[in-house]
This record gives sequence, C-alpha cells and structure tokens, in this order.
Amino acid sequence: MSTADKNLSVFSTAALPNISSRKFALVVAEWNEEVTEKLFEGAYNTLIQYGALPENIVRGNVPGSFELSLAAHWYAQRPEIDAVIALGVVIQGETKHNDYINHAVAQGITNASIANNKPIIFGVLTPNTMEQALDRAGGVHGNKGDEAAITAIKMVGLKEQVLS
Ligand code: RBF
Repeated sequence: MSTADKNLSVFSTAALPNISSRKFALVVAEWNEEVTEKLFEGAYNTLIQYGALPENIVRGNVPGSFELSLAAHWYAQRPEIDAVIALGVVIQGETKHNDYINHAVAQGITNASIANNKPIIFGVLTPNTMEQALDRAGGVHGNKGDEAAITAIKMVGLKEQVLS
C-alpha cells in the first residue's frame, strides 16, 4: 500500500511491550524544519502515549537528512539506548539530490542498525511536494512520526521476544 492510501497514524497496537524503562533517541533533521518538528512531536507524543517516560527520551538535531545515519549510529552506540528514530524530509521535486540523500540515508540507517544490533527507524518522508509532506506530518494522511514511534516500540518488543 502506498502512503497515499494509508493513514500513518492508524496502526495495530495490540500486544505492545511495556516500555516504561526503555530509552529512545530521536534524531531530527533541521532541513524542512516546519515538517520535521511535526514529525518529532508525533514521535515523541506517541512514545509517551504508549508508556515511555520523558526522562528516557533524548533528542539530537542534525543539519540535514544526510547526517541522520551517522548521528543515529552514535546514539545507537550508547549502551542505555534501546532504539533510535531518525526523522527527516527530502522533497523529491526540489532537487536531484533527493535520490542520493534518500538512498544514502536508507542504507546508512540499515548499516548502523545491524552494526549496533538495535532498531533504528527510518522516519524520513520522501514526498514530491511540501504539501504532500505536510499531509504526512500531522495532516490528512496522519503523522509519519507516530508510525515511526510505534515501529520502534514494536521492534524493541520483538527483539526482547527473540533474543531473551
Ligand atoms: N536535507 C534534507 O533533509 N532534505 C532535503 O530536501 C535536502 N535537500 C538538499 C538539496 C541539496 C541540493 C543539498 C546540497 C542538500 C540538501 N539537503 C537536504 C541537506 C543534506 O541532507 C545535507 O545536510 C547536506 O548535503 C550536508 O551534508
């Protein structure tokens, strides 16, 4: 299903794990800040809604989405962090750089996630226009930040189930 047909704030929340002692890092790109702030709010509020404590959530800003992977890797290296959520917006219509940035971030996050054996969630919007970005950052299509937070929670739960 494409995100055009999906509300990003509607998901199954059956059997989510207890995350009251779990620690999360949110890495937020400053490029397209009006959108990434909304993604951050969605992710932060969703973590709190499902049981995370404010003192267990840290935030780091990076200049642009290209820097998300390295910063996510740094946070994932911290032993106390259980999951990292990387949030950014790369608007496809504006520059050919989008392909390079999107692929680099997707690959970088995958690599950092596996290298650190921790979930690092790809919360990067790749829309064609700013309007489509806003639609997915608390607009008509929900909030990708909410979805990224739920994904982080589910992956923390699955890791516990599989590895403990
Ligand atoms: N960063 C984003 O997060 N979103 C963008 O849409 C975006 N577009 C860019 C377009 C160009 C032409 C360049 C050079 C950079 C862009 N960046 C964007 C910034 C990029 O992620 C990174 O911060 C810089 O390239 C510095 O490494």
